[in-house]
Amino acid sequence: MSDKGYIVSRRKFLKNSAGVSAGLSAALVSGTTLAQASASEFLEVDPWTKVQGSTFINPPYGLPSKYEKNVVRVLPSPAPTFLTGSRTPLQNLHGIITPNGLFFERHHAGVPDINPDQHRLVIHGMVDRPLMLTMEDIVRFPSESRIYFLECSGNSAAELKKATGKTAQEIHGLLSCCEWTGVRLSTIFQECGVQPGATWALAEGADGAAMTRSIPMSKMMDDALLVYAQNGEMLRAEQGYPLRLLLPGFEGNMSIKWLRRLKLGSEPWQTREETSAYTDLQADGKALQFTFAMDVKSVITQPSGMMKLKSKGFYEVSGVAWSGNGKIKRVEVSTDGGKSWADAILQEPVMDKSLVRFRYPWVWNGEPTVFMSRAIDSSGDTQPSMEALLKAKSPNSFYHNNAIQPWRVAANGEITNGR
Ligand SMILES: Nc1nc2c(c(=O)[nH]1)N[C@H]1C(S)=C(S)[C@@H](COP(=O)(O)O)O[C@H]1N2
Ligand SMILES: [Mo]
Repeated sequence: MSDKGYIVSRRKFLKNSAGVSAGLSAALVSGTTLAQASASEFLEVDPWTKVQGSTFINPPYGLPSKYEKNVVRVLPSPAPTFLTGSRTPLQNLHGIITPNGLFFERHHAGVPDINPDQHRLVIHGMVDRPLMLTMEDIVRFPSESRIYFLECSGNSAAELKKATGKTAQEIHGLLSCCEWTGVRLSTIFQECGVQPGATWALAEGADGAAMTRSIPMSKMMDDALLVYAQNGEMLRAEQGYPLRLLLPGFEGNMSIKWLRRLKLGSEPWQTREETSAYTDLQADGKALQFTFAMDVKSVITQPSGMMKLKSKGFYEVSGVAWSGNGKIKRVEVSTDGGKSWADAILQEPVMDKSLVRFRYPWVWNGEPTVFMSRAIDSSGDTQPSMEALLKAKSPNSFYHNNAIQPWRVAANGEITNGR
């Protein structure tokens, strides 16, 4: 960290936690037993230090430590009959990158088994030269690697009706973020030539659901990626191996996996996925058909639901914030049920349409309270309260819940969903 960065963040820290820093070192030290332990006890040689450890490439594809075996994707319990998807354990992750084995999965007809040698992408419709590309063809194009979040538009949906989820994972885990590598669609479209008047593209998946959506060409020509790799390795089968569309910041369902076809046209196709589903019911009973961008949102992941604060004292509150409309500008944290708010520190670099890690120093006084975060993005949007969100939406609406997530801490330190 540069000197300047240190001064800025330290000043912020002091401002946020007025009067806190003096008590901070005492609180941290009282949590350790090192001061009481004698030097010889501390220096005792452990059994694992006295023997040869396990050998190289064991296993050839590395796995997390066996002590981390509970950090896994889960289905919500009880699994609802609608919109099932395995969820990312947000409360166990650090930074902003979701490891590939923990990336949330959502599919409407299961994960197809596709041999990349047999996979083809066809581009047709209002183009000058229709194309049929193999995976070998696609990886020859100039490529890019970028970090973007992906969120299902049904993420956190059950909470719109009532507070059902217990953990950050259960409630908000249809959210992940990774480094995607692929070819810009604008590069591909240069190759086939876009005819005048082609304002929409139809994207179709090769899975049993043949998931199909209409996408504005403006998005395709802006930052859309034809993706074949995530976090440095080829896509996982459940993320669309060998090829998917990635529309940064848009609802997850539009990032068509196992992509086999793009057709250019002059209007949307009115597919099943844009008439029977993925429309957004409003308070006046009308539905918005196309609500592409995921709105500004944040959630505190540490500490969070089902965790327990063991004693009063210092805690670093931390979480993730994101917006499909640009960059996160600010995240504010309240530890008094929303009466007062203070800025959290944002981990740099803050990237467009990526998760951002925020941190906030908090000294818990041991009394019951509610803590929560509120994000503000570069478009000027502020994350709403649930009350404000429900006022704008119909009671039967389902998608796009970006409301503030309150967590309640009891006198015994137990944390529950504070909605
Ligand atoms: N072909 C196809 N693409 C698809 C889907 C699908 O069922 N089939 N599900 C969509 C939905 S609803 C979401 S939220 C994202 C989830 O992507 P992930 O499984 O990589 O997290 O993929 C989208 N793309
Ligand atoms: Mo989704």
